[in-house]
Amino acid sequence: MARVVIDPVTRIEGHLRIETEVNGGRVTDAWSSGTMFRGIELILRGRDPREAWIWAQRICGVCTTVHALASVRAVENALGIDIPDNARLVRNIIAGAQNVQDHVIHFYHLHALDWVDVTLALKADPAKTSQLAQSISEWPKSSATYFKGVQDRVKALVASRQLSLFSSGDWGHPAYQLPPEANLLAVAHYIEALDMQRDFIRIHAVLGGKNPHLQTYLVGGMSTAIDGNEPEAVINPERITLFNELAARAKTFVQQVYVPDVLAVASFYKEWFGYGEGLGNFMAYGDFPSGSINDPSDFFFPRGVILGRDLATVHPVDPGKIAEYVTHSWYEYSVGDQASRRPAEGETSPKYSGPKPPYLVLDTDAKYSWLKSPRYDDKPMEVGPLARTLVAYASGDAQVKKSVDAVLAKFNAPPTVLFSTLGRIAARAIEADIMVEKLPEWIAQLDDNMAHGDVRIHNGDKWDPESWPKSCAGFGLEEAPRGSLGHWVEIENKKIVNYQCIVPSTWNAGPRDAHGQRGAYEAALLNTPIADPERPLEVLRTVHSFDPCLACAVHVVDGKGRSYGREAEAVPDSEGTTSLPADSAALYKAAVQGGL
Ligand code: NFE
Repeated sequence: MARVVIDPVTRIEGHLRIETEVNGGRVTDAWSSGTMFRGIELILRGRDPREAWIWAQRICGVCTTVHALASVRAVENALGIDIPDNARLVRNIIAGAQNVQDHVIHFYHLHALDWVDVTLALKADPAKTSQLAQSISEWPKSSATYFKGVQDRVKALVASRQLSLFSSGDWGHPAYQLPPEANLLAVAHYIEALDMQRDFIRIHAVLGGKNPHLQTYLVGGMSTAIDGNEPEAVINPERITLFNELAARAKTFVQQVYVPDVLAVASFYKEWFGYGEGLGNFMAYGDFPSGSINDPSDFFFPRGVILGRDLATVHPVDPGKIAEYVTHSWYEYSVGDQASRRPAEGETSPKYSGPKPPYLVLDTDAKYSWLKSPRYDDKPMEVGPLARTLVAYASGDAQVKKSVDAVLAKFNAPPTVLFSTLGRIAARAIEADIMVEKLPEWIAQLDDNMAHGDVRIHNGDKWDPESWPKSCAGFGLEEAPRGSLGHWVEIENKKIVNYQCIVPSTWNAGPRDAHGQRGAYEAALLNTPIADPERPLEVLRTVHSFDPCLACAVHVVDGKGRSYGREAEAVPDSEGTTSLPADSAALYKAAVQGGL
């Protein structure tokens, strides 16, 4: 028996440590540990809820902007604010574009090198690569000359001995199974995807003023001026043309490069439809409203829960059943660490009890992560593209069913193969494929509203805090690229008194709970084959298939173990506005200086 540790896991956002127990060439147990802290919830306390989104979206720069949307939704929910249709459409376009860009980046830049041996690309015959490319897609960059050029670039990189973005790979590992020609094809598309994602995300630069961290949200709508007769407006006919061009180019790339590549790579690794299954429980809050955010029945991505791999039943989502454990997390609860707490009454009281970093071993029987353990109805859940796809599939969504059935037919496989590492990768590609079809519809609706003179983009009815109740609370749910995201806010006397986020990677990467139930990564790693314990590439394949983001997933820590409870009060400055509460500022400084 060997304890195989990967720390840090790279090609992710944030700091993740995976410990596995390997017996007879298989993973027999696994533990997932978030080893980093952040302090956004703390920074938010005492602030004006209308500005929460600006801070909240700094939680992460990978799933950029998703926390801004969850935040404005939470505050709008607390204050009972509806947004104009144009704001709904702009938010859908922004979030949809984020979904596509994130999935493309994940497959090529964060995950492909688990399956693609860059060094083997050097041995490929460019003419045969060209034949392969033309056999799977109409994408025009497919000549032998083109692939020879890519190969020469990689050769020059290797000759320079500075492998740059291709350094520290497990090159030559026996688990790599692609022929040299497929490796060269994937490397070419890796490079092309860098350009594609940069070009496409100009949608954010226009609609959000910049990317990452868009600047145009408002509680009650958006601040993007829309006017068909105004050349200076952010949204005008010229910009609609630009959005359509960007969306069309992304659609071509997704459908002619990304989807065919996923299918081609999967065809060489079919056994990975049998590994990485995980919990068998899936949850999606659903998203992309067609009307009101309060009517999930017409969301483009449906809402639901699937339990125990049963695709015959989609259970409704009751947000009141969401709670978090800290039994194995470096926090304490006033109600005891065996109990769970709902986010509306959430506590963020850090208490580090692990070894002093750097450490070789973690006591995984005790507390071992900065992530909490979210549970739905006391059950661990997988969230993300696979969960969304399964919920849509099981709900009878015609478009998703068609796409999923086409993939299953290609591999002559039943739907149960989706419960796997490759299932996650395929679901992400299916989702991007569906999203690039949908984006032009939202752009057209925006254009149509503008043409009919509807230029409302912000509902200012409750902008004045004097119109707010003395105290209120709300939550905002969303489907971020990595899965179900929720922000919970409590407002008193016009200020935030408590703010909690439960993000996708906390659901997936969280540790065991009080009942010993594993989190999604931990469960998915069981039974993974390991060819070489010194180079556990196969572990990375399954962990990366979730697209981890630990920056999103962690909460606040204090190296001195002090509480960030609600006792810290907001301190108004001389202007009467409230910045970081003094006590919180001191605690945050202590956390940063605490050496953790
Ligand atoms: Ni930082 Fe994120 C997404 C959110 S966490 S990447 O998508 O919310 O998994």
